[in-house]
Amino acid sequence: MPTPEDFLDLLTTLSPEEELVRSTVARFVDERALPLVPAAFEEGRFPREIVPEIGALGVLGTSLEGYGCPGLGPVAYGLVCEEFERADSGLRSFVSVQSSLVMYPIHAFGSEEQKKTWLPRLARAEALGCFGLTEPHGGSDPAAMRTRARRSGGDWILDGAKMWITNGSIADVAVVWAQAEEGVLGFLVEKGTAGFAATDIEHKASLRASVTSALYLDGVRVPERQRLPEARGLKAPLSCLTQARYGIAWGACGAARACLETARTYTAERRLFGGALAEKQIVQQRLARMVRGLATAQLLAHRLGVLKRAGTLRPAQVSLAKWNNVRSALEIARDARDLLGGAGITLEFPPIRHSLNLESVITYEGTETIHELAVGREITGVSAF
Ligand code: TGC
Ligand code: FAD
Repeated sequence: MPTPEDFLDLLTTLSPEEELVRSTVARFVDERALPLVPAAFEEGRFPREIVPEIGALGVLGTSLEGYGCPGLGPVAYGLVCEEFERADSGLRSFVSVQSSLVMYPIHAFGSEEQKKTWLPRLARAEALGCFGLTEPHGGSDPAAMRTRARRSGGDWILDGAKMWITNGSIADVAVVWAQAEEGVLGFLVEKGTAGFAATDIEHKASLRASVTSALYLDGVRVPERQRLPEARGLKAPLSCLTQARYGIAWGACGAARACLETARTYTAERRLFGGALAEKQIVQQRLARMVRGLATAQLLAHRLGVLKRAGTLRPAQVSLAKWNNVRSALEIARDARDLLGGAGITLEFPPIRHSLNLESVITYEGTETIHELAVGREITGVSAF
C-alpha cells in the first residue's frame, strides 16, 4: 500500500526475502524499540536491555556469509538500517558498528580462528564490538593517526588514544587501527586487556541513546594472532567505512520517514484560522518538499543497493548518497520540528530527537565536507582535502 513515506512505491520492488526482513525489523521497532527510545534518549542511556532481542532477530552482519551470519543481500542490510533509524539513530549506530565496522573487518581481513571465535557471537549479539579509528587530534584525516603499533617478540605493543568511539565501553572486542612500520594495521583488542581502558563521553546533546567513548591504549600487549592478517594500509579501515556509510544512506531515510509522518499527522489535526494546518498552501508546500527530499534520498539508497549487489559500487557514489541523504533528513527533521510549533521542542514528538541525532550522523562516518570533497576529487581528479 503506497504511503507518502514511500511516494515512489519502492517497497513494491523488494524481493519476498527483503520484504520479510523489512517487516520483521519494522515490527520489532514498533513494538519493542519505539516504546523505549524517547525515555532512553532523555536519560542519556543506551537501551541495552533490547540487545539480546536485536541479536535474536538474526540481522546483525546482514550481508555477510558463513560463520553464523545471515547471508542476506545489500538491500536487506539497507532496510535493516532504515527501520532501526526510524526509531533512533543511536540504534542504527549500534547496528552499523556491530555489522559494518566490527563483523565486516573480521570477515574481510581476519584469520580463520578470528572468524570462528568472534563472528557467530557478534551475529547473535552475545559479544559486542567497537571500531577505533578516530583520534582526539582530528578524525577527518586518519592517515595522520598517532596510535602506534610496534613489535615485541611475537607480540605487538599498542600506544595511543581513540576518541568518539560508539559502544567503546560496552564492547567485548575493539577493532583498533594503529600505525606500524609496515603501514596501518588492525588489531582485535579484548576488553580487560592490561593497559586498555574506555571512558564514556558525557554531556552529549545528540545520540543520547548511544554509548560514545574514548579509548586509551597504554603499552597494550596484543599477540600476533589478534592482528587482522589481511588488513594492510589505510584502505582497510576506509573500506569498512564504505560499508557503514552505505547503511547510513539508508538509515537517514528512516529518520526522515518518522519526521514526515509526524508532521503529516500533526498538521492534519491541528486547526488554526478556521481550518486544519494541512489545508494551508504553505504547509502543503512544506510537506511536499519533505516528500521530495525523502523520495530522492530513497531512490539514491535503492540505486546504491543495485550497484552494491552488482559489485560495482564506488566509494565516491557512497559519499554522494551519505552526504545527500543525511542533509535531506536533517532538513526534514528541522522543518517537521517547526511545523509542530512549541510542541516540537518536546521529546513527546520525534522530530527534535531525530534532528539532534542527525547532527552526529552528518559528522560521523566522514563529515559532509569530507564527502563533498570526495565527490569533488572523483570528478576533477584533484584531491582538495
Ligand atoms: P586516500 O589516498 O584517499 O586512500 C587511501 C587508500 O584507501 C582507498 N580508499 C578507500 N577504500 C575504500 N573505501 C573508501 N571510502 C576509500 N577511500 C579511500 C584508496 O583507494 C587508497 O587505496 P590504495 O590502494 O591506493 O592505498 O586517503 P586520504 O588520506 O587521502 O584520505 C581520504 C579521506 C579524507 C576521504 C579519508 O581519510 C576519509 O574518509 N576521512 C574521513 C574519516 C572518517 O570518515 N572517519 C569515520 C570514523 S568511524 C565513524 O565515524 C563511525 S560512526 C558509526 C556509528 O556510530 O554509526
Ligand atoms: P575534524 O576532523 O577536526 O573536523 C572539524 C571540521 O573541519 C569539520 O567541519 C570538517 O568537515 C572540517 N574539515 C576537516 N577537513 C577539512 C578539509 N580538508 N577541508 C575543509 N574542511 C575540513 N569514530 C570512530 O572511529 N569510531 C566510532 O565508532 C565513532 N563514533 C562516533 C560517534 C559519534 C556520536 C560521533 C560524534 C563521532 C563518532 N566518531 C567515531 C568520530 C567521527 O568519525 C569524527 O567525529 C569525524 O570523522 C570528524 O572528525 P573530528 O570530530 O575530529 O572533526
